[in-house]
Amino acid sequence: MIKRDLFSKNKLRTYINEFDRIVSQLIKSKENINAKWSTILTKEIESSKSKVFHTHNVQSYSAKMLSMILNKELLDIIELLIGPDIILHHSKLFFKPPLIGAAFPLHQDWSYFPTKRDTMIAAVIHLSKSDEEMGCFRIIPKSHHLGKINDSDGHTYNKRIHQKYQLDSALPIIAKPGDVLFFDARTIHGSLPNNSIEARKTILLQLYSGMDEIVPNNKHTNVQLVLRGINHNATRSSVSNIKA
Ligand SMILES: O=C(O)CCC(=O)C(=O)O
Repeated sequence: MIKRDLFSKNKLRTYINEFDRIVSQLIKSKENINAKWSTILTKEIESSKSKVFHTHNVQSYSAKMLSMILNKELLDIIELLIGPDIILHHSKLFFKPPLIGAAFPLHQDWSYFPTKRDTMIAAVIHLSKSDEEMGCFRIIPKSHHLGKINDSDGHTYNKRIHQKYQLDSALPIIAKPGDVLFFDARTIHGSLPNNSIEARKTILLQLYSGMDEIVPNNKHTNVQLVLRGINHNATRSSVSNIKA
């Protein structure tokens, strides 16, 4: 599902500027910010020089990004999808540079952060235009009905996914700045390289219900930021970085 024009023009301008500022901050840090997957599945379709600049948790960079995540209209839609208790698991920024923007193979997200009640969803906030040439998101409609497919993280060939579906025939999600794409963590999705002369800018929020919880011993970062309602299963140790 895609919601068009979610933010006012002024707010959108603020968030795009803030996105660009964070990208400059990342470059200045001199850390490795290229999160390209480099899997066998996309070797044939992207340049060996391809890149995607990335960081987790944009709300840790600025209050402007936190206010974007707390936008009322955004949370109203998320509430319709997963109920009144909304937990931010993490956010991530993706900057797919012009001409060399990396591809993402078809995969499901659930295996990175499985939950007990399968309420995890993604909300992809577009802060630039995104079309086929720019390596827009591509999804296999209704594929969440296939359930949790084993070994579906996109790092290895999976017969149930890659024999049946191809990235270039998956549904392209053509978006403008301010459009937000929502999909279930079991939806098969990916993206082709950015071959255009423009950068593709997105922020992906991963959200789950406060009635749900991440299965034990999962190592993925989970900020458990309560955006609305209650985190019913939070415990002293689950919200701490220091594990007893
Ligand atoms: O940003 C993209 O093109 C794809 C990212 C993605 O599929 C993911 O992070 O799970």
